[in-house]
Amino acid sequence: MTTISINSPTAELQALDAAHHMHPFTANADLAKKGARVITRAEGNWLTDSEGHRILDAMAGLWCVNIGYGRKELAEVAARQMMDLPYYNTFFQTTHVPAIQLAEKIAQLAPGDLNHVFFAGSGSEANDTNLRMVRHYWAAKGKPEKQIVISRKNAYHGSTMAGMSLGGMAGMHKQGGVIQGIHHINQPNWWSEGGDMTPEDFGLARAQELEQAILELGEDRVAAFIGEPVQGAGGVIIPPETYWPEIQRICDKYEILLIVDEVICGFGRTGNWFGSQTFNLRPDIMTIAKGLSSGYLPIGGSVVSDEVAGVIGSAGDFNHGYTYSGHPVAAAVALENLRIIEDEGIVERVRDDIGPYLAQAWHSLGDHPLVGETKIVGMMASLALVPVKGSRAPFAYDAGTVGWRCRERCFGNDLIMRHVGDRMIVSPPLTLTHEEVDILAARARKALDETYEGLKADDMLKPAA
Ligand code: PXG
Repeated sequence: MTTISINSPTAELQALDAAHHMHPFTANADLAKKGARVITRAEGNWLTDSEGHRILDAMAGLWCVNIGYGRKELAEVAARQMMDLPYYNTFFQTTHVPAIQLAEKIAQLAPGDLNHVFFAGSGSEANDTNLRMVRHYWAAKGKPEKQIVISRKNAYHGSTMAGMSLGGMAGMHKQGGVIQGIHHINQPNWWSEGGDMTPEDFGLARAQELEQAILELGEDRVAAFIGEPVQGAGGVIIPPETYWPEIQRICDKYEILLIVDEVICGFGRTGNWFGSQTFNLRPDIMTIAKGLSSGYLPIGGSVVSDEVAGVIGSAGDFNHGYTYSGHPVAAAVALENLRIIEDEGIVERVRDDIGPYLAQAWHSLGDHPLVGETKIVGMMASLALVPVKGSRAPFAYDAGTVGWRCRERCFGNDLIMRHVGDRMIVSPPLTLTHEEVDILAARARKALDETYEGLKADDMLKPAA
């Protein structure tokens, strides 16, 4: 094995990476030519790369490092737990203290009667659990024909077979086939798809697609609806205010279970512990991961209502589980992460202080000639890039052509801000300081300026015909 360290030359690390490491969601042959950016350290809300750049991480890793990097408490808890009990399973009538404590804590934080947790290793796995659980639930209630789950186009629910099939990403569905019995309705993305409707009318119309789908498929065949409170990977799509109340009404009316995917929105991101509270939802099941451990160790789960857990629990063995369900070290770290969020008032901070401060900074970008709209809830925000200020017309190029240019300018200015199509998105650690918000906004504006100049120089400020 080659001896390397974070002090090895970047080119050597990149060459070795390209030789053996297959990256997710990446054209690896292209990346091999360019070389991956090597991240070596992180502290607070900042990354360091192998070239010595200090980069402001306005994506909190991959929407997960809610409490920021370098929290010693988590490392210490992990070390202690590894010495006490590094692993044991929870399959054969055994349990352990970290899983017991974490499940109790999640039940306490979760809204309504969501009092039961089925642990997984990730958000994808948890959504696999959810698909099996809702189908099994209805079968156990004597309605085995209730099997279909309704989701949305442009939703993201993970990358396993069930996660990907539940999600609505066309590019993923094309690779490897999809699980049957999942039906996709349109997303509540007013900016791109709202036409001449008001956002309120559009939100209502898109929610009512759920009712139409239930009526077409048959109420007796639909098991559940799944949705992210705010679509994250889909571009931080914050639905019109009319959308979620109507979805809740329809789920109640037709006895459809509501699965709220809180993988991104959970644990403070929207200014409450869960997005379900921000949008006044009554889920039957919530998917959790990411911010549950602030990404320090992989852990996810399904938070399940008294009713669903009761039925599943009384129907014999639920033949499902993962080697790492409730992994003691991951559970102990998640518990410590939740303690930090609670003790440091991080959720309240998002709601009352840093969220509003980021909102002000984010909306100030709205005067830029390239920015069509700015949207934010809590600490997740997006802006639409447009060729013509004052119009919602997209660029004359494939979606993402301009967004990619802007993302490159963000990287060039040591800011991690992502693009989804031609929307720019941020989802920073919830521990961001006021000063760091100012830096984020200044670097974003500089990146927008440079993108704009580049587009002008290349004569690309053209709307689609
Ligand atoms: N649900 C939601 C809402 C997510 O955002 C998952 C489930 C799956 O979680 P795991 O832990 O299995 O990855 C996610 C994950 C992106 C991106 O490009 C987003 C996610 C994952 C990878 C990339 O924005 N979200």
